[in-house]
Parts: sequence; structure tokens; C-alpha cells
Amino acid sequence: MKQPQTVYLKDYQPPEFLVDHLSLLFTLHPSCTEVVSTARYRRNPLAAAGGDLELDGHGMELVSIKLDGLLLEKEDYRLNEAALGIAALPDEFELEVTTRINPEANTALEGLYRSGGNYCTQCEAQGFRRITYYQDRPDVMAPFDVRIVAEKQSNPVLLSNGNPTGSGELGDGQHWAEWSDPFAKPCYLFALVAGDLACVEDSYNTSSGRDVTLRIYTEVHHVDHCGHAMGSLKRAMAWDEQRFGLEYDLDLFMIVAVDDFNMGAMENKGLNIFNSRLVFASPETATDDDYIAIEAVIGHEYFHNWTGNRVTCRDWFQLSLKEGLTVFRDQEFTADTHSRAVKRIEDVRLLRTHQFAEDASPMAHPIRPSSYMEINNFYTVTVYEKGAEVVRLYQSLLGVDGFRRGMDLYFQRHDGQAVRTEDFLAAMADANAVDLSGMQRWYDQAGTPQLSVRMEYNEQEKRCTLHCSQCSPATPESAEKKPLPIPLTLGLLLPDGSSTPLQLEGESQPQGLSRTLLVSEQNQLFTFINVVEKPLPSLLRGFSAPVELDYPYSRDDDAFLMRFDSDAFNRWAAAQRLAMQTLLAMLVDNNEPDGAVGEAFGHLLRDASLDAALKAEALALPSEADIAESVVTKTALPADPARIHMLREQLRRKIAEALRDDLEACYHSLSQGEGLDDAAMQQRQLKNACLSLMVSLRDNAAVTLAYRQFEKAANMTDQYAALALLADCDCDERLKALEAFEKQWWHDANVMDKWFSVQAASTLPDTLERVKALMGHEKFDLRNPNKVRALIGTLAMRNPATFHAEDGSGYAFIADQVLTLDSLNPQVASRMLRALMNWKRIEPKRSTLMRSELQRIANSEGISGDVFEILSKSLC
Ligand code: B3K
Ligand code: ZN
Repeated sequence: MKQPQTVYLKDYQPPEFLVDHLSLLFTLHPSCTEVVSTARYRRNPLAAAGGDLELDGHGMELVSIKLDGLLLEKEDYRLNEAALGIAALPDEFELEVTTRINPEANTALEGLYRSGGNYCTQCEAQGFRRITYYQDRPDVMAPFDVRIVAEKQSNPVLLSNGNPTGSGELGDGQHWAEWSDPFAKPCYLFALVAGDLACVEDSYNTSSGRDVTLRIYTEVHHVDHCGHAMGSLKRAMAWDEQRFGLEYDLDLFMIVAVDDFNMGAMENKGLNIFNSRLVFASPETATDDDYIAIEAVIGHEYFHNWTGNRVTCRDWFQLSLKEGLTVFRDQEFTADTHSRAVKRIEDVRLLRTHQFAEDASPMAHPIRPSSYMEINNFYTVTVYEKGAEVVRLYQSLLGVDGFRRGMDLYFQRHDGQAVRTEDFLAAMADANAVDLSGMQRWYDQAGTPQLSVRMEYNEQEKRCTLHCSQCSPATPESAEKKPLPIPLTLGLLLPDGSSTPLQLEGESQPQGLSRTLLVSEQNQLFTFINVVEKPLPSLLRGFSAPVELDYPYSRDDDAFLMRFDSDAFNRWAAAQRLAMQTLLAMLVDNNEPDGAVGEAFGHLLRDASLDAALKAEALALPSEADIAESVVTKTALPADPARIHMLREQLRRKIAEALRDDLEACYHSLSQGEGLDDAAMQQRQLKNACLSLMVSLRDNAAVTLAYRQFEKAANMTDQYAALALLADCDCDERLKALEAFEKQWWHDANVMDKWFSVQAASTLPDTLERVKALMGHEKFDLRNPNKVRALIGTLAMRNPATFHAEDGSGYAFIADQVLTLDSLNPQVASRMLRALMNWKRIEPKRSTLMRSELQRIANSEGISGDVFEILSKSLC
């Protein structure tokens, strides 16, 4: 393996040169695009004197370089695979660099590439260096002017960042357009789009009364599917004004939907580029989850305009500065727009399943890593979701108003700058005149902290003491961890289910029925007085900190909390814990599942005071990945994926048997309505959760019901939910449904991804063979990341039963795909590879097989830096 270089945060140096202005001229051609970049450079007063100009660049042909108009000869510069260096430069100069690139051959989808016959770009994190030679780092910010020249017939639309400043015709069927972005930006926010695109237009009047034109560009046959995205954009713009006082700053905001995209979307200034699956929606083609996701991602990218673009990152170690903060903002947008409790449950589910697992993996890293080999490997659940939790901690500590004061000061101080997470912390602290220095540890320490709580009740004195202690596990970057500030939101429930007023020793009166304590020491005591009976604590309400809670709840305690906790989130958490405790007892002690879970879930299902969505969330048992994680952390045994799958199914059937009548009654009582309001969506969610449990019994009546739902469904939510259940059943209806779906949606690439994905998620024994066969399907394309994720990604990440087949066939298949993908698209290959990363936590037989597949990849010639980094961390 060729070793890529490790980059360290401690080695950061300011750029040698600043750029006052950058002009780009693109002459587009599918296989030979010419780029002329003209930059005005000036020595950075903060850099050491006399340094060379080092420009990043690779995968291009360098045509010429001119310094202040004079052509440089080969001996005037140093050129290697990754950089161009020029020495002995004056303090100010203009550099014109001409390069040639081949967009058509760009399968990595970084830099300028082709998607569906159009041109588009992706520059974050380091794609700009595939377009021209430049200091490709976020702390070099400049205003950009862009001129695009292209053949008119195939590229009637020519777009870039900022405002359009001119366009016109040239001879030979060519035309041109010019764009100017007045806001200084790092090159990772540059974007260009050209092609034959239709456009949906709307407008938004900002709170200060400016009219902003909003446009969504797409292939013409999708224009009817952009209404939801447009509505979401307008809601996001209004929300950011109301909640954070942040207005949009250009006259035009554009979104372009493309089919070939490595991730969800990209926040390029004024020209967001989106994976088309996060733009198009109609009730027939998109599920309710898709609707919610589209709104959230449209919001997320839009919110980046302030948190990421106006204030950006000094270097890529600071990625969570923009991503954690922007995820927090999109979470709040969804919570304010829909159900706060449901949103919280879903976010916490994601964090616990994926981020806690990452913390326990060889890729564990702090939200601000101290080193990386390939920055693309650090767009992780840790940087994003744990990063958002850390931002949420400020809000818990400072209150909503205090947090807003901190945000205001952050923008006041840093608008137009490239800054560090320390600057965010300082703004929060200074705006509220508090010491938040302890928060720094949340940025620098990896691993999921464990918060242990033990309760002691003194009957005579009516005092209840909580003994809190915290510790964080050793992770690759450090074994020693210091205590963190942990907000602990709690209530105390009395035996009749009521909440007791919370009065700490020393306080003159109670301070509510739910409150937040701050645990900041290794060990800390809190004593509540006037607690009339022995209570049951409801701890970590709303998941007030990203920690693993340890409290010796009995199964009766959890059943009690499920019924009586006034905090909806904790009712869900208790349901999850009860199911997990039952599963662990089944796994470790070979216990048969008893009726307690069924009974507790029955109470929940029948509780008229609870929202349908909360019931549905509670009915969804912890995932197989969650269970595997708990097995490893709570029992110190390695996980046996086959047994976990089997026992989880057994518990689901046990619950379904116990609740058979309730589930059926609930299913039929829920509206079959088509609305897209929250109530209709929640009803569909519960209805399909009931159906899923009913089908787990595999009786004919339930399968027939699922098939009937599939046939009758007038919306994708119901159709897809039924299809997914049928695809997992060995029944005649399975093939019938799959065939019908394929025929119905053949023409729609995004819906076909659902068809690929339900088949890859099936736990039937022939799944791997089917997936292999589907790779030859006319609609499958290994160069399209959505297709890869739908088929290969689903098998690797969402189908443990097949991936972990005892004979290692799942591992071998994924390793083969990683090797093929790596030569096409290293980012996608590296994501798939992560499925093999946790081999040390799996039972020995499978573990050996996983390791040997990792080794096989490592032994191959020419693997990318992306894949190398994951391998080298996994194999040590
Ligand atoms: N900032 C982009 C992610 C870029 C990923 C580069 N590998 C999307 C987002 O988080 O909004
Ligand atoms: Zn983002």
C-alpha cells in the first residue's frame, strides 16, 4: 500500500499569500475543458516573510502560467503530481494559470464532472484543485468572477455563484454567461453548472423587504416534482429570520438537482447542488420520510449560507464548526416545524446507532480531529451529529436566549472570516459573561462518555440523593480523559406516577418538576429535599447530553416510566431499554422472552394521550446494530450477528402475538388518508409499524393485508412500507409485488433505488445472489453513488443477517465491490469499506473472515488514500 501523508492540526500555518480577487474562464467541452484562472495575490502579513507560493492541483494538464502577463518557462516553477510551486515572487502580482481537464472521465465526482449529460462541480473539501492550481484551503477567501463559454444547444443554461452580470452569443453555436459573487469565499464553495435544464421559479420577500428570486433547476420531466423543495426553501428562509435574525444576502438563490452526487447536497454560495433524491417529491414517488428529509436538507444547505459560508472554517479540522452547528440548526428547524419529541427521538436514534458505534470503532475521533489522511473520511456522524449535540449543550447551558446572544456575537465578530471552534466557544462565553472553558474538552476528546447515576433515598428525612459519576473510554487518540460539563435534565416520579417538585438542598423553594443539573466533576452529589416518597428518577430527559446513561433500572422501572413519565422522549427511551434488557437476557442467559414487554407495549399502544408517531417510535425495537453494540459494551462478549437477528425476530413475534388484536384494531382504525400534514403522516407511520409487527408472524392473513396495502396504496409511504415487508417474506406475493413495482417505476431513477434497496435488505437466504444478479440490471450503474448505496450499501450496512453470513460470502462480496469502486470513486469505496471495520467486535469465526478480507484489499495494488486510511486504522 502506498501511504498517504497524515495532516496534523498542530502543523497549521497561515497561507503565504492572500487572494484579493479571482477570475475564472471556463471553455466547456465534455472531454477537454479549458480553465483560465487569474488571481491577484498579495503576501500575507501573518505568514513568514519570503515564502514560496504553493498551489494545490492534480489530475490536470498544465497549459501555461503567466506572471504579471509574462509567460513562465518550465525552470521558473516546480511541478509535481499534487502541487505547483513558484519561488522568488514579488509582494503583489497577478498569476494566470491555464489548465485542461476532462470532465467526462471524472468518475470520482470531485471537481468538474458530467451528470446526465450536464456539467456540474463538487469542490468541498478539495475538489477545486482538480479544476485549477490554487491554494485549496478554506482560509483563502476571495471574491470570484466567472465566465462560462459553451456550446449553446446542449448547454442553454450556464450557472455559477452570485449574481448574473452578462450573457451573449458567440460564433460557431457557442454562447457565454458571466457571474459575479461579491462575497469573499473559499474555493470549496465555488460551483458551476451547465446543461439543458428546466427551471422552476418563485420569490421570497426578506424581513427587511428585499425580493430574492428562487430557482430550482432540473431535467425538464422533473419540474412538477419541485414544489415541496421550493416550499421547504421558503420555510427555511423565514425560520432563519425568526429564530436567528439571519437574512439571505444575494438577489438570487439557486438549487440544481443532479443524479450523480457523492453525498446529499452542497451549500455552494448562491448555487446549492443537490442529489436529486433530496429535491424531487410527489406523494406517489416520495415517502413521508423523504418529504421530511428533503425539507431538512434544503434547510441545512440554506442555513450554511451563514454558518459555513459567511463565517467559514480556518482549516478542515474545524469542520464541525460549520457542520455540527448547521445540523443543530436544521434539527431545530424540523423540531419547530413538526413534532419536537419525534424529531428528538429520531436524531438520538441516529446518534446512538451510528455515532456511538463510530466512537467504539477504529475510526473514533473527536468532533475536532487532530489529524487525518483523507479529509473526506471525516465527514462523519461524529463531526455532524455529535457536533450538533455539542452545540445543543451550549443551548442547554445558556438557555435559548443566551444561545441566541452567543450566535449574534459570533456573527458580529467573525462575518467574512475563517475561524476555529474556539472562536465559537468564546462568542458563547463572552456574550453571556460565563466561563465555558470546560466545553473545550467536548471538542478534543473522542469516545462516548458514560454517566453513572445511583440514587439513595432517606425515608425519615425525605431526602433523595443522586450520586453522579462520569468516565470516558480510551480511544485511539488518547487513553486519559478529563471530566466534561454534562447537563443532566431530570424529574423524580412518585409511585403514583406524579412528578415531585424539585428542590435542591440549600434552595428556598422547588424549581419545577423537571430541571437541568450540571455534572462537571468526576463525582458529584445532588440532594433533593422534601421528597415525600421514594421516587424513580427519570434521567437524561430529552437526551440532554450525548452520553451513555448507566442507572440500574429494573424492567419494572422501565415499564413504569413507559406509562407515567411526563417526558415523551424518556417514555421512548424506557421502551427501548426494556426491549434491550429483554434481548440481552435472551442472548446471554438464553431466557425465553416473557410477557412483560408485550404488556408494556400494549399499554403504550392503547394510551389515548400519546401521539401516533410516538407510539410508532416506541414499537420499533432497537436495531440489530444497536443490540450488537450493547452486547459488546454491556456483556463484554463479542456480537454474534446471526443470533442477534434470530432473537430480535423472536421478540418481535412475541410482541406481535401478545398484541395481535390491538395491532389489528389499531391498523384498521387509522385513516387511509393521503394528506401530507403531520397528523396524516403520523398515522401512516403507526399503521405501518403495526403492519410490520403483524407480518412478522408470517401468517397468511397478515401477508395478504400487506399485499392489499401494496396494491391499493395511492402514496409511496404505504406502497413502499408494504413492499419492504413483502420483500422479506418467502411468499408468492413477494415476486408479484416486486415485479409490479419495477414495471410501475421503471422510468423513475430515484424510485427504482427503493426497489433495489428493499431487495438488498431482505433477510431471505438468496439475497446475496439476487443482489449480484441485480448488479447486471439495466437500471443499475456502479458509477452512480445512489445506485451503489441502494444495493451494495444496503446489504453492507442495513442487512446484518446477509452481510454476516457465516461462510463469509457477504464480506467477500463487499471487499470485491470496494476494490472495483476504488478505481472509480474512492469516496464511495471508502464508505462501503467501513462495514468491515468493526471486525474486532464480532464473534471469532466471522471476525477472522472479516479481517482477511480487509487484508486482501490492503494487499491490492494502487488503492486510494481514502481506502488506505480506513484499512490502516482497522488493521492495526
Ligand atoms: N458540506 C457538504 C458536504 C461535503 C462533503 C465532502 N466530501 C454538505 C453538507 O454538509 O451540507
Ligand atoms: Zn452541512
